[in-house]
Amino acid sequence: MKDLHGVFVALVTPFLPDGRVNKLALRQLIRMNLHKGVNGFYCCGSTAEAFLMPHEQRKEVLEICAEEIAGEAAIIAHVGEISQDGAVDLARHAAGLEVDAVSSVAPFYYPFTFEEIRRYYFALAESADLPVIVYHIPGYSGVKLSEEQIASILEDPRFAGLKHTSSDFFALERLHSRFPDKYIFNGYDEMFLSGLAAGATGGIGSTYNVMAEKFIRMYELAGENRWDEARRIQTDVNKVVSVLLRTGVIQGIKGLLTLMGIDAGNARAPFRALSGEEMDELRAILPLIRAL
Ligand code: MN9
Repeated sequence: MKDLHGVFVALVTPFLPDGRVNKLALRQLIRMNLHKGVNGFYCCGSTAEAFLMPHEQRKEVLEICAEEIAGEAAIIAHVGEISQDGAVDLARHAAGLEVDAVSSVAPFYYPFTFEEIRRYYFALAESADLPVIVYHIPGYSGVKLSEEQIASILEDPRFAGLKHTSSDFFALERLHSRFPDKYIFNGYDEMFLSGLAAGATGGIGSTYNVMAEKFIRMYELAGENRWDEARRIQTDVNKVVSVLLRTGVIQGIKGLLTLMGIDAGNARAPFRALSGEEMDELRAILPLIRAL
């Protein structure tokens, strides 16, 4: 397994108007981020619209990612599904590619017990023969795992770490102290530095698609204890995130990519297309995104 420290882009999936994957745009997006020097990619996660894509299309996207990245950076493949069988199938598929780890949200929608959720994670670990990263995102999934529950999964050596998409930095710090050798990825881009301060070993984020260099720089500055300089970059990032939260994060990132010359298309329905005014708003923040 490659080293998983640092900055991981949660890739969006560019789509053509008919719903097929825009392979050329996906490859361009990957190349742009490899060129910027990201440490890795998180493929087929929430940002990729995984839950809006047919199962086979998720495999197709991961295959394109593995081919284009080709060992130049690390790959974490998100394989989460409500169905354990479906997730196991995706994990086995990922294990056949040049992928460094798999990751999954907790199974959601139905009121699964924690024991059922834990069994789901262990089924993934058994089937994939790849390290597993637990993806905790209670704000989206509605599944809130306690620090003790997460610890009871992480203590198994097959689990390499946690993607922590939560503003509970107390829990992040407690888990980092308890498992100093596991990777903990900060999930909310607007709180990247807070996550690093609490012990995160890096971050996985959607807005990295369009401004990875800002996160790479913050990561370096934090490592050198230059927090004041890092915080100035976080402030610029947060101005961008504030706009994206208004347009819709996935739609807004895709709009920005299109303005940058990568035809990312629209987010899948039921997400709606951006209005002309929203595109103008995005155009207005391009200089901020480009400045470092
Ligand atoms: O991958 C992302 N989480 C989700 C992490 O999209 C659910 C974040 O990058 C957020 O999109 C971002 C905006 O809140 O921080």
